[in-house]
Amino acid sequence: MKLIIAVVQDQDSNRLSAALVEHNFRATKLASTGGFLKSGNTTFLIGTDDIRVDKALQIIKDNCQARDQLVTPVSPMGGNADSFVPYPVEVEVGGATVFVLPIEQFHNF
Ligand code: 2BA
Repeated sequence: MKLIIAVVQDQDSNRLSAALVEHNFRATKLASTGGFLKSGNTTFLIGTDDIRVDKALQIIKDNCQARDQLVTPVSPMGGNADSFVPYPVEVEVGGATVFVLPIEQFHNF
C-alpha cells in the first residue's frame, strides 16, 4: 500500500476531489499554505493499493494544471531601500507536487 501526498492549487481541488471519488479512491483534503508564495493550496492524502498508484497519478495529472502567478519581492534587508523598485516576478506554479510513500501499516478502526 502507498500514501500519495499531492499539493495542488485550490482552483483544481474540487475537480480533483470529484474525479478521485468517481474512480473509487479514498482521499483526505487538507488546507495548506505554500512556503514560497505564502498563499493557500490544497494537500490531498490518498491511501491506495500499489497497483492503483499509476491510476491515481494519472487522475491527478489530468485534473491539475500549471499556472503563472505574479510575486512581488519584499524590499531588501539592510542597504538603501529608496532605490528598490519591487517589480513583480512571474513564477510558474506546478499543476501538482506529488510524493509517493510506502505505508508500513494501515488501520481503519
Ligand atoms: P509554494 O512554496 O508557494 O511555491 C509556489 C511556486 O513558487 C513553486 O511551484 C515554484 O515555481 C516557485 N518557487 C518555490 N520556491 C521557490 C524558490 N525558492 N525560488 C524560486 N521559486 C520558487 P511548485 O514547485 O509547483 O510548488 C507548488 C507548491 O507545492 C509549493 O508552493 C509548496 O506548497 C509545494 N511544494 C513544492 N515543492 C515542495 C517540496 N519539495 N516539499 C514540500 N512542498 C513542496
